[in-house]
Amino acid sequence: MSQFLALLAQKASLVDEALDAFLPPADRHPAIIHEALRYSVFAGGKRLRPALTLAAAEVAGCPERKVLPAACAIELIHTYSLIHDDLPAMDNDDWRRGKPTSHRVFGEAVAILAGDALFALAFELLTRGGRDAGFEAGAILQVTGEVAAACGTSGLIGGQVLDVVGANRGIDAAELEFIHRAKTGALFRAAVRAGAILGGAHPDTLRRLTVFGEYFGLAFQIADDLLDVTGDTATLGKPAGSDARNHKHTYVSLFGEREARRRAQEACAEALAALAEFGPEAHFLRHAVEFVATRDF
Ligand code: GRG
Repeated sequence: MSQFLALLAQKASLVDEALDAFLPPADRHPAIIHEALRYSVFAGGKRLRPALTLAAAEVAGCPERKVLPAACAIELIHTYSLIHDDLPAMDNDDWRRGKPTSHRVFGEAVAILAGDALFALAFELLTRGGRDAGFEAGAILQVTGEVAAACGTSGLIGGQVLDVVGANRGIDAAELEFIHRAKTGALFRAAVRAGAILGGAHPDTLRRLTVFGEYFGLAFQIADDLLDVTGDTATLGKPAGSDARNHKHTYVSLFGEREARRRAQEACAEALAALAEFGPEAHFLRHAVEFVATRDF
């Protein structure tokens, strides 16, 4: 675990440096929006999704630095989704990444616009950033389309809408799995595939990494459900117990803690199995699975 955290910190520092270069300076006019973007982006996320983009590119034999614009785009989309998820109209949370949420600091209108601005910048990075990094137009087009689809109604938005409207009605296991795969899994899958596609992965490598990304994303969200019940607010950086307060359906509320843990482990085992054919180039990804199975933040 500590070895993984050290490797993650290396990748996170590359990502942070690139994000700092890509984001407009905080004092650029109109400063309020640029302050809000930087406030949420640098509030202290784990940078797991962009790290997976870098790691997938390395598995494909591509230097990790080359895919930094795509990795940063994924992190901006993730940050956008957190800002909007915390809004009063959604989960109405006051804390995120250990700091007051964007709408608490800047007001609801600026928080909404900050999310929108991160989304726009993400697509600028995928397209113009991909071109500047020297990628072929075909690969850029494929990745941009896939990331857009991962955000849409079969991805984050689809999962989120069911999560929000489903809170006050019963759902079954299949629908809950759909929500988790869409709300959280889709961006992990896209993060891994973006690195692999831009990195020029062989079709077999891409297929295996895709399966890895899907199970990893599912395991990550089940672990998130468990942490909402077993974690503590200070370590999580967001309020524990928020799911129960918002009447959210989770693996814990539907199956109980023990079965949720078993299902998370099952998804982790599938993610590891997808990496079986790879050698040391997939070490980071293997350690990432171990992290998800044992994480407390
Ligand atoms: C179109 C991008 C987009 C979003 C609109 C609001 C929304 C739809 C979706 C929200 C989806 C959501 C909040 C999913 C939860 C994902 C999750 C487990 C977040 C926590 O991830 P960590 O632990 O967070 O990686 P850090 O802070 O470490 O980055």
